[in-house]
Amino acid sequence: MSTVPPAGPDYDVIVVGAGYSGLYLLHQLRSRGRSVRVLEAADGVGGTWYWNRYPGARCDIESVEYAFSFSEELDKEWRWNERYSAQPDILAYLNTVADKFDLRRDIQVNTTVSSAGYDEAAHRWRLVTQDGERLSAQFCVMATGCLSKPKTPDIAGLDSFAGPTYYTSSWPHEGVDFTGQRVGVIGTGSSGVQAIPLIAEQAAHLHVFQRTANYIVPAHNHQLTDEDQTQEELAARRSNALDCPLGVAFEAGELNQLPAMELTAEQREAEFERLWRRGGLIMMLAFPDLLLEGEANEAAAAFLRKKIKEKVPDPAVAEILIPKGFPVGSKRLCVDTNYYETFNRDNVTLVDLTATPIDRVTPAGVRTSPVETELDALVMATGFDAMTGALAAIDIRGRGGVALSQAWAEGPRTYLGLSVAGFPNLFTVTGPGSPSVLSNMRLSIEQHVRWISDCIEYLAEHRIASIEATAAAQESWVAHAAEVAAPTVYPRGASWYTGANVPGKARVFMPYIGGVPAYREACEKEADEGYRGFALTPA
Ligand code: NA7
Repeated sequence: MSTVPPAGPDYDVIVVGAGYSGLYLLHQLRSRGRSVRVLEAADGVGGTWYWNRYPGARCDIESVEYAFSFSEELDKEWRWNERYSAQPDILAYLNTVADKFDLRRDIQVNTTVSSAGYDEAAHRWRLVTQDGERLSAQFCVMATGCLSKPKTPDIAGLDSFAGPTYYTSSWPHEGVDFTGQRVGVIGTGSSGVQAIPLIAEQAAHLHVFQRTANYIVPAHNHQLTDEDQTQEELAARRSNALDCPLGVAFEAGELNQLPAMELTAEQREAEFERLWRRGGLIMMLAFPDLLLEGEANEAAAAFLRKKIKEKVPDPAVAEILIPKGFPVGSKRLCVDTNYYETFNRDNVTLVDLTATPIDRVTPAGVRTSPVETELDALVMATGFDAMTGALAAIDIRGRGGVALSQAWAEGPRTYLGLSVAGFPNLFTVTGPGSPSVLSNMRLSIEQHVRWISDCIEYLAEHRIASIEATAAAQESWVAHAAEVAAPTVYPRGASWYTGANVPGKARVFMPYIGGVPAYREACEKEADEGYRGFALTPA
């Protein structure tokens, strides 16, 4: 029996997802004359920024660096309000992009793709939606996002709770009023850290159920002026970001280049303090050896512990908030506004799940051994099946009907995070094996979109019917990615970077840590040399 569903309307390219990636792909491919259909599960554009509407949802990359770089006209028309944009502003920006470039006419919303199979004879992808609609295209681009498939929390009795349960990853559009309520929040990653201070301001009492304390740096968010976002400023930042491993802008000389232990303890402290005051994820670049296991990382941990104790006077509460058992950075650093201060409030209780684990959720609330906390509402900030979850949710089948889930049973394997051996004409935007979540996503998305559209153009010009990563190129990239990750702290943490947050998921460090500049060079080399890591089949 064939695993390839029959054809329907046919396009050059089908893009799955209408977030940052899908919108830019559509604009780019269409302007190069391709017929494109974007399929989006939500009833609007925005991807991550469509779904994550919880109070405090905010980007941890600065707004001016999160803006698309492809249109000066767009730059001039749009003004960012804050250094780190809140979700409504980013969603409004993406809607503006969709309107300005007339993208909506090729975006089909309320459309969830259930399967995608490669028809080898026709060199085409055949897709079927949950509603049974069939579509096909020569190329299929998965713009499905890295943090878009919520993980199902493994907590007994969750469905039995009598009050409402809200997930940060699919927050009600009309918002939630917690006034006068006893609220429980489970989860203290980036989403919980952002939501907790705002929920605490509203709720009668907030109970925070913390399993793992994270390392947190302050955002020092502030309003932006027009001078902060002139064309010159945007251009300078975009150019600086290209040289930074994380794809974020810093000025020449702004970052210390010396290993931590070559400085005195006082100098190290001053350096940490300087970046703490600056705010944001740049703390991870305080020392070139900070993300390697050892003294530099331990010095950063000691600095961050000291900050917690300064902010939280109750030593017992501060102790619970201090991260333990994993190096700084191995779990994604959270960026906060008033998080620690929230635990100084009378209406907030921190529950240490390492001491009293959740036994089960009951109709009345959450039972941790040995007490039951009665609640009116429950908030789950429990994270995502990151990087591969959204792909695994689609039955993707390549040559010979082989399922992607089967090819990736022991963890994702890609060439450059863009392509998978055995899956011709399929591209993944910011897929595993690319810098993706370890970089400014906007920058990495743009780089992938340009690479993919250049590639599709090349194939058309050279009358190539299909392109597929060779097994050899893929194996060598996977080995290289593992080699550069090995000396770093990243594979050590039980993080979503490694799949450790999802029971049963293969444990593999998924993003590429070699840095944005080196990665871009590898992609450019591949294209410049005529896609030597790929097998090309003439039409
Ligand atoms: P994260 O960072 O994966 O955080 C999820 C949190 O939920 C984390 O504190 C987890 O604790 C906790 N969690 C998950 N399952 C449970 C159960 N069963 N019991 C108790 N606690 C649980 O997701 P976020 O949405 O906050 O952030 C994801 C990314 O989005 C973020 O890094 C930014 O890049 C944007 P654990 O650590 O597993 O002990």
